[in-house]
Order: sequence, then C-alpha cells, then structure tokens
Amino acid sequence: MNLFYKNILIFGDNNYLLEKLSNIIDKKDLTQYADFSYACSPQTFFELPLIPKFKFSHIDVKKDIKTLIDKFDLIISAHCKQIFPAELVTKVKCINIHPGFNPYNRGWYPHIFSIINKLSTGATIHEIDQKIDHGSIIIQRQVEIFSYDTSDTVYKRILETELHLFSEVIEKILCNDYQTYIIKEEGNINKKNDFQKMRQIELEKVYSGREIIDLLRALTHGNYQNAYFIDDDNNKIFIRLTLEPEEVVKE
Ligand code: 0FX
Repeated sequence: MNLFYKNILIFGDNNYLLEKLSNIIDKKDLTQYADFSYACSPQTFFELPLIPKFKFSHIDVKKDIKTLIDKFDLIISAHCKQIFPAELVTKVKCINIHPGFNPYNRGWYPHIFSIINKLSTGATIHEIDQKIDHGSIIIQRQVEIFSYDTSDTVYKRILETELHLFSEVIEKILCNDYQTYIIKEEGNINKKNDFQKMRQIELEKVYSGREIIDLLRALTHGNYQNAYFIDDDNNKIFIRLTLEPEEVVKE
C-alpha cells in the first residue's frame, strides 16, 4: 500500500478508544507502511500495562507545537481534550474522531445534551479547522437514543460507531484518497461549564415528568456523581437513575 502520510500521531485522552484504535491499526497491518505514535494530554493518566505497548508520550499542544509540526504529517485526535492552535491545523493535516453528530451539540459531551434537547447524536470523523468540532466531514453516522437510555448506554453505542467509522475510512485517509462534504448549518455548541451548570437539580423548580427523567438519565453515567441537590442541612446529595424496560414474555 502506498500511503500519502508516513508519520502519524493518534492523540487522545480516552484510554478505551486509544487502545481500540491501535488494535484496528495493528489488525490491518498498517504499521508496515507508516510510523504510528500515540500520545495523550499531560493531565491524563493511562494505567499500565497499556503504556509500554505504545511509543507513548504526553503532549501539550501549545508547548510542543514545533515538535508536532516537524515530526508528524497527520494527527488524528481521538477525544483529545486540548484545542488545536490555528498554526497546527493549518500546517499539519489534523483529523478529529468526535463522539457527536456534527453540527448538532458540538463540543462537550454531545450525547448528554442530545438526550435533553433531542438534537441528533452519533459519531463524526472530520478534518479539523479553527472552530471546535467544525471542519469538513469525512464520514458520520447517527446513533439512536431510546426512552430507556442513560448517558452511558448511548455513549457505549457511540464509541462502537466511532470505531466502525474509523475502520471504514482509515486506509482512505492514510492514502489521502477521500471525499469530504461541508454542512452549511453551524449547529450549536456546548461548553464544559454548560454541563457543570445542569448538574444541580433545583428543589423548588417545577419540571415536567419528561424533563426531569431526561435530565437525570442524561446525567446518569456509571459511577460519576453528576446530578445532585442540596438538602435542608446543606448537604450535597447525588442522584442516579435506573431505567428498566418491562420484559414482554411471549405466550
Ligand atoms: O472522551 P470523552 O467522552 O470526550 C469529551 C467530550 O465529550 C468530547 O466532545 C470532546 N471532544 C472530548 C475531548 O472530551 O470524555 P471522558 O472520557 O471524560 O468521559 C466519557 C463519558 O463519561 C462522557 O461522555 C460523559 C461521562 N462523564 C465523564 C466525566 C468526567 C460523566 O458523566 N461525568 C464526568 O464527570
């Protein structure tokens, strides 16, 4: 295979995703055609034994920008928590694997906002430009949200979709032989702080049944202490929701 890109960095802060992406690259035997490196942000801690498998390093995009530009001709962001500076995205081809269906709920935790505002969710692989989760789209796929989903059940489906999409297009990306399309709509964007603000349930506020169930299921994700209320003694009480569809027994 004659690859266009030879020095590739897979750069992300999601342990599971990085490991699965490296498995896809290994399984497709792509390492014989190009040099793949893996990195995460300085504040991210990846547990052993994952690290020795990788040519692994911690990278600060602002401090290490010169090295990134000199060393790599393709950077693939896999949930990297740092924003790529304009200089980097103009000098090196940068591609993002994003856990959302652009242009809806771009930014932080797209599916959590989609459970609440009903905008589409899914996975998108796109070229990175100077706006967040914004550049030309290479491939994207919608993921359904069911009435009994919580954040973590939707998120698992999105991760699997991201991996399927990556597996479908990685060779085309490496050969620089792919089409892109631009969506004219700018969509909407959520920041980390929007997520922080939605975590407190106001005890005196009036919610419809649908609103409170959607809010609590959007904030239910494994052991994360997301939703809470403040009780009369000023204690913070965390809330998680269990949703269980009735099992229909066939006669
Ligand atoms: O890897 P990721 O899911 O990705 C996040 C953003 O959603 C994404 O839009 C951005 N491009 C990327 C850089 O960062 O984040 P995570 O691994 O921190 O969390 C995984 C899921 O866990 C998240 O989707 C929701 C849930 N979660 C996470 C934290 C830290 C919570 O519900 N509460 C939390 O406090």
